[in-house]
Amino acid sequence: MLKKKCIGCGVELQFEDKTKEGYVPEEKFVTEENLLCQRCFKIKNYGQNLEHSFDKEDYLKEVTENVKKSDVIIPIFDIIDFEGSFTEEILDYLRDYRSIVVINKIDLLPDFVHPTEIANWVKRRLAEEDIVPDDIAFVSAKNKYGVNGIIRKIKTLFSNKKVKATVLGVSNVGKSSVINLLLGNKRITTSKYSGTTLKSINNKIPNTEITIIDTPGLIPDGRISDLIKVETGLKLVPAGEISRKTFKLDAGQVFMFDVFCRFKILETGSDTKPIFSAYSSKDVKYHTTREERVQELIDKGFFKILNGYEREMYFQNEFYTQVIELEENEELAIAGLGWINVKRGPLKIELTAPKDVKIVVRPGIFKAKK
Ligand SMILES: Nc1nc2c(ncn2[C@@H]2O[C@H](COP(=O)(O)OP(=O)(O)OP(=O)(O)O)[C@@H](O)[C@H]2O)c(=O)[nH]1
Ligand SMILES: [Mg+2]
Repeated sequence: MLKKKCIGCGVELQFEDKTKEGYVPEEKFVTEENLLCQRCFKIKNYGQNLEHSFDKEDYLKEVTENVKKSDVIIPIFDIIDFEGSFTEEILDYLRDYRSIVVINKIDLLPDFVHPTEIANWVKRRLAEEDIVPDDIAFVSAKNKYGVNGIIRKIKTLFSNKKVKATVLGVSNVGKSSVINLLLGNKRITTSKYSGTTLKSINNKIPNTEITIIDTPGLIPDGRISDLIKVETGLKLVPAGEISRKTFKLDAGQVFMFDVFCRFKILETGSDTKPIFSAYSSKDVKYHTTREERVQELIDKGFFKILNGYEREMYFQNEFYTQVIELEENEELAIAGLGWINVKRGPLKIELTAPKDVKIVVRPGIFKAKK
């Protein structure tokens, strides 16, 4: 039988089962081209989050097959959740293939941050993972900023020859949004929920020899946002410029990153109090308190993102406590939640967080303005 793919999510189309992926009515299937499956239609028109039967392994297989066929890979990272934006597989591809790394969602950074500052930081951070990309592009699919730079960079690498470029990355970093801008239309389905693209989607960028391939988002381990309900997790994704608040605390005080994790300030022997800034979505509440008040604040619903039942479920995760010492200009990133940047160090803390969450100590991503 004739095979057709949905232009929105890449899934193979069928007209036999309304409850399965890829459904379109038979008459459409037979007579029309450039079809959108029923699921994509509902996501696009009603913003629904619809179930499907694809899993982590299916996605990885699809990405790997496409990477193998490509001349260059275009991994996309979310600057606001850099540590939650890669899996070991993505790092391995980056070590093996030519690449143009795209840093997306830069509209969420404060205005004063300069792209060169971020570029140097990303280069350094990738070098720590033994990765040297051919080029890096900074974009905001939301503000339509920087996307033409991606085409220019591909052309520079391959001087107008026929090129197959595969876009990859974890779910929700904005792969499909970036590709739609490169194509100059909105044919690929995008949504605020993870798992929108199901299979690879090939398109030719107009007026070029570049075939750009979208792929399903890989699922990383260790993001706080994946430990809670999907709808609630969306509150941890910043909707506008990332929120920042600065703290100067005494040893013994406890800083709470909402209910998600917390740390106690430890003595360092320095005469001055440490100063740090916390960054996250503005729905995340920061609070400073004493250790004996922590449990009461959690139990009595002082923090609002997780309701009673969800909070109980969250605390079913195994937690652990570790001592971490940060120097001035270093920061502690918590995947899927945010980070704290040390303005005046040293900052020695006893951090309590879910055991499976990825915690990274890294150089400061940018210097905050006074
Ligand atoms: N603030 C901001 N949001 C963005 C940007 N690019 C994409 N988004 C949002 O991020 C969400 C995910 O976008 P998609 O393009 O569907 O992401 P994806 O990587 O293709 O996701 P999957 O197909 O599920 O792997 C949507 O809510 C987009 O509006 C950006 O530059 N800035
Ligand atoms: Mg997508």
